[in-house]
Amino acid sequence: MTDETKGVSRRGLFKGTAGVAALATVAGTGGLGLLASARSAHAATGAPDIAPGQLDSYYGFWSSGQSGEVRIIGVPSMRELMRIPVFNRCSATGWGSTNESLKILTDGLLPETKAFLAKRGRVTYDNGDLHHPHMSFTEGTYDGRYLFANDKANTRVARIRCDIMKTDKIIEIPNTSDIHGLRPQKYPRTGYVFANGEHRIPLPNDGAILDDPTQYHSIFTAIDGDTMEIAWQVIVDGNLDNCDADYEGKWAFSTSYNSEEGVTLAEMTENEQDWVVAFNIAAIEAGIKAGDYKEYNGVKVLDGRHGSKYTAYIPVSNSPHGCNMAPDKVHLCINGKLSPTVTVIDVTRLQAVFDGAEPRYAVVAEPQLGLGPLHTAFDGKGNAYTTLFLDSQMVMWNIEDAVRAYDGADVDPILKKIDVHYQPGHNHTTMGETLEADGQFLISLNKFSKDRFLNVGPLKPENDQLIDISGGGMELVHDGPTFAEPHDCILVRADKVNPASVYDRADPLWEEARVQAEKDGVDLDWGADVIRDGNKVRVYMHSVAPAFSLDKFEVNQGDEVTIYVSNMDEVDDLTHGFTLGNHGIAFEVGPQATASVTFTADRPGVHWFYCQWFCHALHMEMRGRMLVKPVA
Ligand code: K7E
Ligand code: CUA
Repeated sequence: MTDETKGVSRRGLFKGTAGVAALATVAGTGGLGLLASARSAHAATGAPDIAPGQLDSYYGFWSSGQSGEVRIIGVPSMRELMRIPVFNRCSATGWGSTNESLKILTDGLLPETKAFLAKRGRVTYDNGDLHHPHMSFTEGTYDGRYLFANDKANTRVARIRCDIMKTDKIIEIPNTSDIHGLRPQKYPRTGYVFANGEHRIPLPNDGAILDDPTQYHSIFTAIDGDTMEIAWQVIVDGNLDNCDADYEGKWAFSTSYNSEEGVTLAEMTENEQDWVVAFNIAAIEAGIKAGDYKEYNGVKVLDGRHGSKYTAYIPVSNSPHGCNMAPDKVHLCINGKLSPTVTVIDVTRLQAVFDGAEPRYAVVAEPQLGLGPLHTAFDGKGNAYTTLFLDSQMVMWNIEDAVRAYDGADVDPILKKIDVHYQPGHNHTTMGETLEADGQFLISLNKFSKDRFLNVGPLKPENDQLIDISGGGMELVHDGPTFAEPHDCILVRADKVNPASVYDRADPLWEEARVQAEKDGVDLDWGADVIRDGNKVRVYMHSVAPAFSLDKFEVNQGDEVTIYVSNMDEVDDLTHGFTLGNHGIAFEVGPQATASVTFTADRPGVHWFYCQWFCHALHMEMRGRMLVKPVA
């Protein structure tokens, strides 16, 4: 394949030898054309200019914080491609109102949560605070199966199926409060999903202990990523913040602030030092086998506080935040936040610490980088990129140089600093949390946009900035406004992700509809049936553009009505919708999917249902009537 066949300009491709060499490393991945032309345009206009119709080289999976969803952003174009509802409600897709989504949103809640919500007339939470989306791994790199994400607000963990880009499991984590840090096990596979309970609470939190913080606990949870059941939990000292896992399947790590175990800001920041907790996976698994745990809410909970064989506490400066394992398999970077340093831990020294060495033996570097280091990303070439929240900068530094400087060599590990706009939190590099880190692009997720965009009122967007790192430096190439509030993202090479274009009719998502149709003797695929079962009415229809198989159905006032819609179009991108007027009901029905909703028909009269997803020249005509007969 020549560059001409991809429509790439020669000027762009041969812009610099470093660029060409870097491009060559991704040429086999299908990324060549886009990267080259993005850069050629960038040289001309100052921004990556992806031609219409041209595909991106990376899927970016973005968190959305308090919006509660995951967003898919194409990189380097920074085009928003899709939103995946997770902990939020979605007016377009019906997430939170269809039976299929409600099952996912309610099945994993704890019994006491269900009871608490029921008293408020609700079946699930309406909000979430999603910080950390991360993909499942096999042997140290992304495998395209799942994304996992935390909900800090309501202590949940969700899984998204990457074949259809929909959430398929949400579980509430017992015994702990407010899941923050979340990372999948990298090796040999995911495996475990590690999740940090951030805020300390009594165990059990039933009111017997109230204003006695000495009896509060923080808990580290390992979830089985295949079953989404909790494998085990570990009680730790201090607060847990962010976490990561190594590339050998031996360790997980969490940053821990508030070693003081205080409950006020002054108390929480009193100590000069906090710590990183290292979790010894093999020791924990052996402890579970040996029965060295207590059960709370049906979960096996080990005691990993100071002195336990399951954990090591490595002192670092006060209030560390980001926890990032380098793809060199050796160096774990702990971001200082209140300290201007990043503490580098050599994970090959951890066994010695568990065997009795002084915990700081594991620290091999502590470069002073600037004010407010929050998170670090890697290019796979030995360099690290750290966000400086207070300085509003990105700093590029060399890990080996930092190690040498810590040993006394006269070397400055800092290679470059650039301004970002403004106050960055997370950053992320292309494939940077995998063994395939490719050093092409770096994202800076900035908490403030201030003057970078047209003023939209007091509430302003965040600013996600794209930085080209392929040439061995850092070149800011794009500003991208985003709504509240991306904390974190991952950048996944496009060939790692292979979603379907139409659903499989056998998809488990609508298993309950399948079972019910069978019981009713109805063809879920091609039916046009109204089944009465006492005061329950089940309406089965299918859609083929531009019509529903039923143009009317009649029910009695007070009936509990379930409507099943199967989209039998088999065409790429032919999504229908089902909106029932004046009933607060609207949902997406993807090609070859079934979706359903249940409600009480208590408004007598004529109510139109229509397809709200523009699907055909006769889309406006794709509608029908629900007739609700008054009960005298
Ligand atoms: Cu730094 Cu929640 Cu990952 Cu935000 S956390 S920035
Ligand atoms: Cu079907 Cu619009």
